[in-house]
Amino acid sequence: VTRHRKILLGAAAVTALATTATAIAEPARTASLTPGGPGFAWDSPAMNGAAADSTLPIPCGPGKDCDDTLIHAPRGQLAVKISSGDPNAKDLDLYLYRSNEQGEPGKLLKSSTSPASNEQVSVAIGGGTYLVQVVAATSAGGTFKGEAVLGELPPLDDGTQATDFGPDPAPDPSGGGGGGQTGGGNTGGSGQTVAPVTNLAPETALRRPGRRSLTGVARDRDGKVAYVDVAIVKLGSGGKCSALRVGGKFRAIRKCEGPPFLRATGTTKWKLKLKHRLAKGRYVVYALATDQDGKVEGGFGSLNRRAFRVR
Ligand SMILES: [Ca+2]
Repeated sequence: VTRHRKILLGAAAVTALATTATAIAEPARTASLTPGGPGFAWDSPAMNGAAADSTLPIPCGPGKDCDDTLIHAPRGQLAVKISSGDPNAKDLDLYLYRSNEQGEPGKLLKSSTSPASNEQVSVAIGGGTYLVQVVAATSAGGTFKGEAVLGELPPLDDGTQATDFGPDPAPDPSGGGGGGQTGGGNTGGSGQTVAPVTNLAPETALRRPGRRSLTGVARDRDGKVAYVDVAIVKLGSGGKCSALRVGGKFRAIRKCEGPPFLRATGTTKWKLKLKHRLAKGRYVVYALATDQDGKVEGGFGSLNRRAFRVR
């Protein structure tokens, strides 16, 4: 009887997928990580994609391939990187979401969307299921190597155990419960240090008219913040953008979400002075800290990428 029921349930699940217009593609592989344990590495299939548009997150879809990896991990510092020496993979982008057993993208935790194909994100997670999505921004059959590692998560300086985005939701009780790894292999142990984290000033402060500086704070769980880099992108019409340059003027950039950065003054409290008041318009500001070992903050999320409008 049990066997018969399983077959019926399976058939129902297939029907449900086939009749849902926005069916989620099953992740190409799954992995379970343990803190300080071996990492998980994979080789991508060939990826095709046309030039990226300038909205975050960039959806997968026709003409833009995605490579999905589902990760089960307890509390820890989750670090994911992709690298490619393949000249056909001109620009790949990396997104890390909260997820469920079905591999659906939930809250976007971090993204790394430079104009090149080497990207990395890291985040202090509370534990659960996470989706690593690599998008072919500009790629003609290009490939990459991916790696995910879960490091130990030291407490903050004040002794608290906070993660970067608060507690994760409880695991989906109907889920299969993970277990095992498919489609990739273990790498060596992590032994890594934890990347620093930046917080931008609240949007209400950023958009204040007449403002002549951008400010924020940064911290490092296991070391010192060495410096903070900041980028300001002005969103124009027709998907065109410009970014603030060293001379104090905005100049056009090709990829809105992959801007050039300027060095801020200060460390745990930092400031980027502006030569001119910001003109009216829509902006996105990015902040990125580096620690004394040269370890760079892992990508951008709601704490260190913020949109605001100057009226
Ligand atoms: Ca990229």
